[in-house]
Amino acid sequence: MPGLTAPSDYAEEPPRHPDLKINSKEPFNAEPHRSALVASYITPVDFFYKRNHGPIPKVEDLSRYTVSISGLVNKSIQLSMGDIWALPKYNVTATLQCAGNRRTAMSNVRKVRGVGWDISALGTATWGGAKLSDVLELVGIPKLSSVTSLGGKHVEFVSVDKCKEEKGGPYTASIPLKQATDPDADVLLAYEMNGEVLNRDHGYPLRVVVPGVIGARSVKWLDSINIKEEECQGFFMQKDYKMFPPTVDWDNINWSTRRPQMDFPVQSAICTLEDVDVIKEGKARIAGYALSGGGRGIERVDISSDGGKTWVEARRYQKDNVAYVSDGPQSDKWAWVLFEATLDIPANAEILAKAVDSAANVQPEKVEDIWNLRGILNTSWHRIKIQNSSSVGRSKM
Ligand SMILES: Nc1nc2c(c(=O)[nH]1)N[C@H]1C(S)=C(S)[C@@H](COP(=O)(O)O)O[C@H]1N2
Ligand SMILES: [Mo]
Repeated sequence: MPGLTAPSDYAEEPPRHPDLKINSKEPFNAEPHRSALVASYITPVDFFYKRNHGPIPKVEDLSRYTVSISGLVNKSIQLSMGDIWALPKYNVTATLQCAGNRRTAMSNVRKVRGVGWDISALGTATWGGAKLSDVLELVGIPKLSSVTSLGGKHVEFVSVDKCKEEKGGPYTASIPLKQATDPDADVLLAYEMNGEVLNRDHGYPLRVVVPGVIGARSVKWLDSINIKEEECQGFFMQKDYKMFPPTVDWDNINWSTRRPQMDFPVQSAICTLEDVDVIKEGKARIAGYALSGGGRGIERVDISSDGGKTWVEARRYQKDNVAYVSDGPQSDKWAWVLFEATLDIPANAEILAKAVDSAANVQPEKVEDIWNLRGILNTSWHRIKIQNSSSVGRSKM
């Protein structure tokens, strides 16, 4: 019996924290309450969003588990967990963000297809594992290669889960060989999350973590790695997770005209308030997260409490006692930045947040301008409408 198998139904799902907000039960898709995100810089595993496309795979006997590496290599190999553990171990603190984060707000403009997510389809963990660049050296691919001697240019990851989008086949994705063999890109085959053995929901026994890139490329329950000339042709690379202009809809879509989304753009959201909230006039602490893709840091987070007429800069932080400097040597380049500001909240305010990354990219003002049929990458300014407690009845307080 192989080391890693996928059930065909949902009878053997792992236990989950009861406080998660469930967006779809089967497959299990859930996110924490937004306030849980800013309670700590590192997201506890229980409160880390869970994004699945089928029943959760399981391992009966870890000693039989292997991951194969084949395709355009001179000699295919099979690695056991022992072989992976024997490679140098790296701990990389990185935020995973689903491309569908904040999709619900995009659907409010015009209906989009996909699991509805509020603002918590992301989390930050310290991932422990081997670097993919070290693993690929075992099949004779040197560091910083763009093409192998046999013409391989892409590294495909294949899982074992049964996804209906793949007609019962497994989840797949690929990244360019150049990124996979670059030690500074920090692509991991991870077996630990926050110092604990990876759990079933997050990819036990081994998953890919591609920092700075939409979560969809970080394949869980890794079964095999293929070196290919072309990028992966699977559903989730070719017929999903692509960004279309607002004029494209389901009746005129041509998937092959766009590239699979990789890096995510600059993003931020306020986590201490609901989108429509009732708070007293006066001072209030506003806190949230900001992040950008491709390893770019967060240069600034601007907050407004008057619908964008005036702005103040929020304090940014990652670790205690270390001043956050975007792209600084002490900063975690693949992780979010938390922010906070204390503001005067006038009556009937609209509170806004927008972040600027280290390449001076700014979030778009309106969700209408970036609407797309799959509802991905809603990075528009996060808006919170305040109804002051004095202007609503006591019963609503
Ligand atoms: N095998 C497999 N890998 C997968 C998925 C999946 O359904 N199956 N979902 C992807 C998506 S869309 C995201 S956003 C992340 C979510 O990772 P998490 O559940 O650990 O938060 O895993 C990715 N890797
Ligand atoms: Mo995702």
